[in-house]
Amino acid sequence: MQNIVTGNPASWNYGFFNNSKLETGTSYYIVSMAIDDVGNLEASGLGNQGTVRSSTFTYDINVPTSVVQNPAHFTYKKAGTMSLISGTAQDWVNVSGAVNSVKQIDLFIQQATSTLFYNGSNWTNGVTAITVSTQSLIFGNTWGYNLTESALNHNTTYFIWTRVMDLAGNLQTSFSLGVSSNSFNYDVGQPTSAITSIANGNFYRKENIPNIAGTAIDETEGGRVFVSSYSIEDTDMAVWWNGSSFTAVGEQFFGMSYGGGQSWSGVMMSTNLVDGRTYG
Ligand SMILES: [Ca+2]
Ligand SMILES: [Ca+2]
Repeated sequence: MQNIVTGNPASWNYGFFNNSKLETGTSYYIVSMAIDDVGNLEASGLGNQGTVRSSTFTYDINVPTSVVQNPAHFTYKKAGTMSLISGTAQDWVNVSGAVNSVKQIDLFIQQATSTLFYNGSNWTNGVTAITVSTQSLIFGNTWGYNLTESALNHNTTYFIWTRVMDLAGNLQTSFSLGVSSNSFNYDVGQPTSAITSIANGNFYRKENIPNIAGTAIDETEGGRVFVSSYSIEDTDMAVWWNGSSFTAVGEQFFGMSYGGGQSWSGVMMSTNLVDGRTYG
């Protein structure tokens, strides 16, 4: 025993424990025993001061980690897909007991071009976190935060990351781009496309009918269009191209090939066109 301060009650502390003796992730049981001046030992059971004389603690110097899953890194998110920002959080203590040892998740949502952070109801200047509850979060399970999409602006890029703290108070120290720190663009604007190879109302011969080609853009950028497609109708017979013949009774779309920039193209079904018919 060390550092006893006499009195009634006497206070004491024991300086044996330090980082080189304790193993992280291990639980320890500690109990005190008092001996009086004539050698009487404290009896078993609770202490006679009405206080607990034993306790169990866990030594933990491993830092916790977290992952942002939605939104994924470098993605475009449309309306209705941001309702649950989610990810995982874990700490490598008590794994065997399937107990989540993460105490707190700080969620940061920042406008990419400013220092504005969302605090759950407003955008504020300076680093601000939203606290996500980890109550009853089972180890490895997904956490979630309902983001009100009206807080986001169209065609705006945001950074989103999490920092978690474990039960011992260790803060997450490493943040990996695309894992625990993601960037996304909120996009509620529709893309546009145009057919450029075929002029409206034109007549074509078998020899000079061009392939189907056009342009597509989204928010002024060609590269933001994910897929461009076309349909073609025999307007005299009111039937659509089904991929092999003009027999579909409803409109069908077929994917075009991306040619870089704003360009998309598809092969014209020249041999299936009938002389004198109009197509659109
Ligand atoms: Ca830990
Ligand atoms: Ca768009």
